Amino acid sequence: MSLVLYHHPFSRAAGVVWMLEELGVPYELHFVDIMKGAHKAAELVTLNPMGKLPILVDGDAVVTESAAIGLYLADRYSLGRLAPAPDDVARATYLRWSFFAPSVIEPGSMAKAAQWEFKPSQAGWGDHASMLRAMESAVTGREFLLGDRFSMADVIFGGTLRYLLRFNMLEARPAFIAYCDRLGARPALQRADARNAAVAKQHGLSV
Ligand SMILES: N[C@@H](CCC(=O)N[C@@H](CS)C(=O)NCC(=O)O)C(=O)O
Repeated sequence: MSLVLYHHPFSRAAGVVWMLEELGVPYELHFVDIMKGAHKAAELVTLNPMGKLPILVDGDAVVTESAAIGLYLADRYSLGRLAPAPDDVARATYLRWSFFAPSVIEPGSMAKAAQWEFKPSQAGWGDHASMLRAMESAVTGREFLLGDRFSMADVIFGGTLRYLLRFNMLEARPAFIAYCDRLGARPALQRADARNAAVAKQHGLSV
């Protein structure tokens, strides 16, 4: 099997399981015990010098950074379905919200939770109210980010949203809840949740 995901169910690798389930390709999970520091082992630091999960290995290709993994997988295994083709105008919206998640939502939410002091005009994630407004505009009046067409951008953006709402790190606006409910109805997400829970159980981890 060529796709191997270095995984722990309580890490961002759980979201990559959703990506893989959406693709419908065979993959293997390689459990990394982050609680015991196994992600800092030499073999893994060679793959990801950050010493972090997730890491995806696809033959000779190594991909880290959750959003990059999603974009890589969709281009390579689902071009035209989960990734709009390069000459498709939907690619603009697709890339926009895929990058918005790690470059604005993640640091913006962390900045808010940890009460960082910064100048919104100098920080790439800007001010919190604008971030929330932009996110609302992305998911209001349409089923998914690209309209009625689900894409890997929904896994990247929606996965981040689900995670932050779960840990009360983001205001639970009705548009966010409704969007997450639509995502939660997807069989691939349900399979991913079940697979992550099964790995947690196998390793005696309680949620
Ligand atoms: N920017 C990275 C973040 C990766 C990350 O922070 N992973 C966490 C788990 S969710 C981790 O490995 N933490 C362990 C550590 O840093 O020691 C991504 O999006 O994949």
